[in-house]
Amino acid sequence: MTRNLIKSAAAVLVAFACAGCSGNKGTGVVLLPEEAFVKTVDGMYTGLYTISNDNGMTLQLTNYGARIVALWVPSADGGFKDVVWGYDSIDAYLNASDKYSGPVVGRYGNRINDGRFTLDGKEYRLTVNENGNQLHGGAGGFSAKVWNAEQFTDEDGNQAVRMTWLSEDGEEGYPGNLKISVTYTITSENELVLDYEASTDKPTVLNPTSHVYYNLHGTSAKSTDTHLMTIYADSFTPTDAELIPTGEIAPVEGTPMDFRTSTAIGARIETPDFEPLKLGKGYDHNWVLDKTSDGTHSGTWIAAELFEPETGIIMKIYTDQPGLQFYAGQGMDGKEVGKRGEIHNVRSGIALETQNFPDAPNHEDFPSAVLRPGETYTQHSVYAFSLK
Ligand code: G6D
Repeated sequence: MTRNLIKSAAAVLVAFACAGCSGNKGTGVVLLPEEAFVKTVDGMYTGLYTISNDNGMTLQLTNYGARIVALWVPSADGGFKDVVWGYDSIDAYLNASDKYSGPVVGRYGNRINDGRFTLDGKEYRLTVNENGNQLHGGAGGFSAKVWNAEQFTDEDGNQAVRMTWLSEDGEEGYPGNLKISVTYTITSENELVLDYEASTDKPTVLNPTSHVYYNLHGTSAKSTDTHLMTIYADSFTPTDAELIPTGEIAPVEGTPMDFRTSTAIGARIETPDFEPLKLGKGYDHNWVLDKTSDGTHSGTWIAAELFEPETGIIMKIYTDQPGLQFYAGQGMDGKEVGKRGEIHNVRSGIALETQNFPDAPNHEDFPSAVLRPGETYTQHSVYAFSLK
């Protein structure tokens, strides 16, 4: 009797010891330890939240920026790959030069020209943080906030984390007290689901998105140039030199922007004398989605598909948003050190952001980004993983 008691006590201790440990289950999965993300930032508690499904797909999030820090998905070799570039501690994220590794960005993802827009005859002046424009909601935008986090199991038995934030009237220059929630769910079908919901007490504009650097090799040591990309879009929105849309909606036909058939990211990214790629120094554009459904994921259309032959990993993106920003990571500095000691190499992670069009508040013929009192903003986007 005593021996059993001792054995069971030891088992409990080991279990507790491993609760936050990075135990490698023989599948290659090495989870980040919770203690590396515990800190008080702006008087708020930051932490690490880990959810998974019975297949072993595992998502790790920090509430600093409502941010994805790791996403382990099955690979063809029978193990798992962490397909997200990121850092291994809250301090590294706080000190990172690239503030947009994994967070929800907003109130307005991507850019607003000249940091201003007019709504109902009133001009609003936003904070500016890039060339006199506002990028990703400003330096104090959603990615810089410590959100409230609640981990739970949903009615389908899926593990989820709901992040909530109250963006007060005037935050980064935006009108209205805006309540926003982003719920991350891992389904039994190996899908990462993002559900956004927001309301406001004054007319405002809103375009939140998830700004994650994906690499289906599972390491930043290998470039995403080998990934085969499909983007279900006949057109894109060209920009000026500051990456502000000109207002034109241009056909992809016959250009390096045409991803209607699966094409390696690196195949045309350095095409000389193609103005949009010269201005973006690579792909950093919004595609106008065709809104064609593949008969799955009701209420959404398929936006893109990414496949890496080396790992066999496929990522399909479904959304109810009109645009997709594809940024190929040409701005990565090749210096910063992230998880597993990996370097933030150029083009070692790509952002695929489901969104309204950049600068829509200043383009009447772009989809409206206006949210009014009594309305509910929703966005449903799915990153579905499978193997070929
Ligand atoms: C660059 O232009 C790109 C953006 O699209 C990206 O979000 C940012 O780097 C991180 O400014």
